[in-house]
Amino acid sequence: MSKRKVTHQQQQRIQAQQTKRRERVHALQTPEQHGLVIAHYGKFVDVETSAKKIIHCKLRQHLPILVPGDHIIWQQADDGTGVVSAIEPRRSQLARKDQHDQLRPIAANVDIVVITVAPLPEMQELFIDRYLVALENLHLMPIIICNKIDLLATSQHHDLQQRLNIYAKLGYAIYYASATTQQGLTELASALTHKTSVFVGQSGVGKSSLIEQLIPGVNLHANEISAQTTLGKHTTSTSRLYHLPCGGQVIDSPGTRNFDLWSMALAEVSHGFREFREYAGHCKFRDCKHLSEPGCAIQQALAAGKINPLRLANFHAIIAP
Ligand SMILES: Nc1nc2c(ncn2[C@@H]2O[C@H](COP(=O)(O)OP(=O)(O)O)[C@@H](O)[C@H]2O)c(=O)[nH]1
Ligand SMILES: [Mg+2]
Ligand SMILES: [Zn+2]
Repeated sequence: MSKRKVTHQQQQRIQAQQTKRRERVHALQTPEQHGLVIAHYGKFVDVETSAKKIIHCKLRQHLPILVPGDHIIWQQADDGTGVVSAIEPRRSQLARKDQHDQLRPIAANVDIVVITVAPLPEMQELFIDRYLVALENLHLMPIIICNKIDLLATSQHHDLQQRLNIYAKLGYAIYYASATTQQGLTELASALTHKTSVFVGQSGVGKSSLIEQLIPGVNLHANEISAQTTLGKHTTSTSRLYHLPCGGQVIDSPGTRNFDLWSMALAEVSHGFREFREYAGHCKFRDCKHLSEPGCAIQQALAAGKINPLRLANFHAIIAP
């Protein structure tokens, strides 16, 4: 009995090896072509060919995780699919920490990261700050978009604007928009033209809805029906790249409850708070955590009103073990 089972497993293994070899041989006989990764599904990727066709591709074993925005080399297989054989170097990437504490790429060759917030689900500055720390260290340009402004009465709009002004004062671009009423979308579209941007933010803030408004005729939510949650809500389950009509690409990403930073040195977290940079070198202690250490330049800047207390509190929340 057990002997037969082993034999069966061996047969399967041999068959799998042969399939792999055939693929390899065949792949070598077809020309290598350039392609752009549109989406990644487990062991497959959707690749856009230079002829603007989408082709479902398997991956050669040695490849790293491929993500939307990756430029790759692929070859045609005989069953209408393709095989990705190589990845071209990334000029930038957005990454986050996965469950195994590893850095996991989300999107490649990105220019702009659109941090999407909304009055509902409620905006949290700590969420924004985590992203900003990551983006400052990855040298990616953040913009912040506050969606669903149609939900706000004038006074609430004012309150939210006050909260986001912290970021405007630091030089970050802030957009106010509504995917429902289309307010603010022209400004957003022009900021994204000819760039590759990735929309990030909590689930439900309206990332997919905004992208749908930027690209007439595309229905992101239709792609998501198979991924409906038990609550019957649509959720984006995998990142996907779309072309903007006026040039440029946007990548929709699944919502994350939180954005987990990879483990970072204190200096890197500090660097992520751009207004700290001019003071950070001036603390008495090199490893100053800017809590209550004597001679702390950041605490002095706080007392002088040059650093916002909420930003410093969020810095402490981020470095807390
Ligand atoms: N009132 C209002 N609702 C919106 C707006 N944008 C999106 N929504 C709604 O918010 C929910 C979540 O939108 P979705 O685009 O799926 O969010 P995502 O998870 O960030 O992609 C949906 O029910 C949308 O109809 C907006 O500007 N105003
Ligand atoms: Mg979505
Ligand atoms: Zn200090």
